[in-house]
Amino acid sequence: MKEWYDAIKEAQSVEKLEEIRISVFGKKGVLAAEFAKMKSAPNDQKAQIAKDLNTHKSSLMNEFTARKITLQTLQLQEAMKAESIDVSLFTSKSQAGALHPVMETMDRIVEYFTAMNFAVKTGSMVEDDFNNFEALNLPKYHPARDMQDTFYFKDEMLLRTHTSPVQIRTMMNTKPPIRMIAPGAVFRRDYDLTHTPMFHQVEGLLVDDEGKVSFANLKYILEDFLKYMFGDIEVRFRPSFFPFTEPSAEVDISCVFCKGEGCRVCSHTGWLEVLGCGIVDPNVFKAVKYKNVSGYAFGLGVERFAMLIHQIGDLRSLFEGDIKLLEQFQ
Ligand code: 2U9
Repeated sequence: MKEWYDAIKEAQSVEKLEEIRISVFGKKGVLAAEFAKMKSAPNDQKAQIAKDLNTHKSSLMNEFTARKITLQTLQLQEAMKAESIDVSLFTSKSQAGALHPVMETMDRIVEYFTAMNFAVKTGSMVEDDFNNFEALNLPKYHPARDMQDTFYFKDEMLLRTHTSPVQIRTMMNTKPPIRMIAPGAVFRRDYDLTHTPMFHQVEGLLVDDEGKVSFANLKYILEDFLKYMFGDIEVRFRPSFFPFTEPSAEVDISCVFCKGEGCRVCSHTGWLEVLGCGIVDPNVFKAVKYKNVSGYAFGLGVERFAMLIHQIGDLRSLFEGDIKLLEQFQ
């Protein structure tokens, strides 16, 4: 029997061990032969022979199982070694995605106003005449409608020219006070170095009791916002006109390129126009049936902010999907 113990211990592969298993434990194996021989042994020795053979059988089986586990483990280790991947090996550069600079800028704007407790509201890009014009103190044939060239569908439906319909719809279905911003895409028939037919706006609206909202409130938040967006800059308010606000103002920051010295970007004025704002015109509140309230509103073009923050010269380059431009904003 010793030779079979040795054979099991020395088997070098799972296949060889299997051959040995058949030779030892198989129907025609050595154990079967030994048990067969036992039949011709003297009767008084049979019991002892059977006991010895069974002891060997279970010892051999233990040896076999132990060797099988060892060989299988070795085989697995070798396979894993052969299939292992060197994760430190050089590969071609991965193409990580990133936010488009316009969306990144929009997120930053939204982040400021949500921190200031403004709710974010959105609406449909397809609008009607009332919500886009009429309710904003822009009656039909009002010359101010010429300020915005509109894409029209039939039945007086149109692509919104600003996000203001979102504020109108919010006021129509919510009681004051209101503290909201409306970020989103808007559409105008315009295409040149500084205009694209689709661009993004963020507009803000705050409404509270009559006498509660002042131009000083508006001035404070917009100055704080512009410093958050552009860092250490000067801010100035110039009187202006919008049909939906009275009084109205345009807001300039000191030029981010020349620090107010005067350069080509700021047309040698030292200032860049970035916002429009004002106290909400009473006619707007009348249209949405709000009484005894006061409010301020403001509006900005997100692309213009993105261009000033990232020093991009041509607005159209933001919409060409050129990977060489986009790669710079990873
Ligand atoms: C309601 C009432 C008032 C929103 C305002 C501006 C001034 C403004 C321009 C900035 C650059 C548009 O993207 S742009 O061309 N916007 O100057 N927007 S006040 O006033 C509102 C809006 C909604 C109900």
